Amino acid sequence: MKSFFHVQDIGNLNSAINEAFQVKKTPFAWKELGMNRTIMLVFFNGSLRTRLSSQKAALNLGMNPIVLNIGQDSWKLETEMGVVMDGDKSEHLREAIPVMASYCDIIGIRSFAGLSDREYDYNETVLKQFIEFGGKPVISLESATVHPCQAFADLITIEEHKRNPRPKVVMTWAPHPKALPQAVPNSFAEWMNAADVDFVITHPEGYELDPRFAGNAKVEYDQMKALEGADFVYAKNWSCPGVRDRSQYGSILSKDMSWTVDDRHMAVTNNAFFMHCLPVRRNMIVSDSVIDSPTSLVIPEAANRVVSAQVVMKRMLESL
Ligand code: AN0
Ligand code: CP
Repeated sequence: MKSFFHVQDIGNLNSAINEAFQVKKTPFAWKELGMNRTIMLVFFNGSLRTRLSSQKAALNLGMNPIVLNIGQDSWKLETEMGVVMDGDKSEHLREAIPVMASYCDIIGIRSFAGLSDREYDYNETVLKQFIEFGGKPVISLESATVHPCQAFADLITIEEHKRNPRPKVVMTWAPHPKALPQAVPNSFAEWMNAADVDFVITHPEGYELDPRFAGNAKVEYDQMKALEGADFVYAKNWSCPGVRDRSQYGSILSKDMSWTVDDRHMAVTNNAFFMHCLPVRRNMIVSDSVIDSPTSLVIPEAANRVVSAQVVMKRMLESL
């Protein structure tokens, strides 16, 4: 595997899931594979799960992880081409990327959407520079439009907990005080569309996801109707993707607290499991009662981030 951004990069989903179960059962069976190999984990933004699970996955495979926090540990990096660098950014990505790449075998990169320029974000401008100038396999650790390690972990979690062969999975928008990227819902939609599930997306008008991720998923604007009979409820906030109106890209269109997932919502489901990628704002996205209930999967879901990352790194190591 040369890169990991989209569901297609992992190939056949059933074999990826089986491999994930294998990795989960015997995490240290490939200790030799990563010997004398280095992975560079580059963070332009904060992280708890991605930072720790990626390091743990690399260590399980016998690899050396190096973590770099851009702007804190390193120089501030310029990402735009053709600018006069007379501001506070001391170094350009054009040099920093090949330098970092020369020290490692695989690069993981976290670089969130700026949410101001839709074209810049949806072209994955920063990620593409890592591919072009790094010349090493690249893993998106949440880039402008995708978070594939999260979506893969979510799929593994659903496979582990499903009670029927084709569960109903509902992704619901929920309110949040700050504008958040669309990477998590984009990837979740992309992966659920490829998986053997009955997938429904619900959100207020104007929050339509980009068609290249929403695909043919069913969109139901009535949240309670969407949740009826759900086996899994996947909550997430995202800002306006600017599909209907480009000028609204990245803005908050609603803070409607009736969308906060609470007992009233869960009551119409098929005793659904609750999922969220974390970090989560309690009593904004989900009520304490739901996230603290026995059907909440948020912790096993986060634990599976090691598994998804390990499958991806393992496959990259195998094709080096
Ligand atoms: C980020 C987001 O919504 O993309 C990271 C989630 C994994 N969330 C926040 O910034 C709160
Ligand atoms: N879910 C997730 O990616 O969490 P972090 O932002 O803490 O890495």
